[in-house]
Amino acid sequence: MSLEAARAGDRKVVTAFIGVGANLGFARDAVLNALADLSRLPMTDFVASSSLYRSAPVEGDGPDYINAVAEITTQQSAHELLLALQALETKYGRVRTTRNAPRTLDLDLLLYGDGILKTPDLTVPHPRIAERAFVLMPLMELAGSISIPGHGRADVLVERITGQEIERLES
Ligand code: A4P
Ligand code: MG
Repeated sequence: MSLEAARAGDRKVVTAFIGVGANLGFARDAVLNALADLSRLPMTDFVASSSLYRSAPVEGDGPDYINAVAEITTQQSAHELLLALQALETKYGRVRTTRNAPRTLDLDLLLYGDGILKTPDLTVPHPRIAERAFVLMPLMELAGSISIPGHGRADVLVERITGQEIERLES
């Protein structure tokens, strides 16, 4: 047995949700290709992806976003996943300028099991998960009655959001 497999034997399988967004370049293609890339992450099984949504930038500017959420099960730790997501962002030409700047691809670790994590480089649940229709609506498509640790039920949270423009795209 390889060292990796032996290590994997100690690992737990965790359900995680990844937020995918893009609003520069061929945003729809980037989101679809990134979903396919997520299905190829090591020690990970792809469970499902939501529909695509078009949404106006929240606390930002530029073209409308294409957003989606993916559900995976993984043996990667939350920090390993973050590094894998950042490597994918780089592959899609992401250049980090200012916060909320338009981007070719943004991958956020939304939920990692029922874990709550607060480290300098990683906060889970994602810090702004409860305020964003472009996250909660696709998330609820995959897990309708999901509760977000520290925040409460997604269907209750989404009702409190006002003034965000979002539409589900037909596939
Ligand atoms: N980081 C901490 N926790 C996490 C996490 N759970 N997942 C750190 C991912 N990253 C996490 O992120 C900045 C730092 O957050 C990273 O170095 C990581 O260590 P970033 O991706 O470099 O920068 P960002 O995306 O500009 O900032 P942030 O805070 O991730 O912004 P958001 O909250 O992702 O918002 N409007 C629409 N309609 N659709 C969108 O997709 N996205 C944003 C970005 C704004 N408005 C939007 C959309
Ligand atoms: Mg981000």
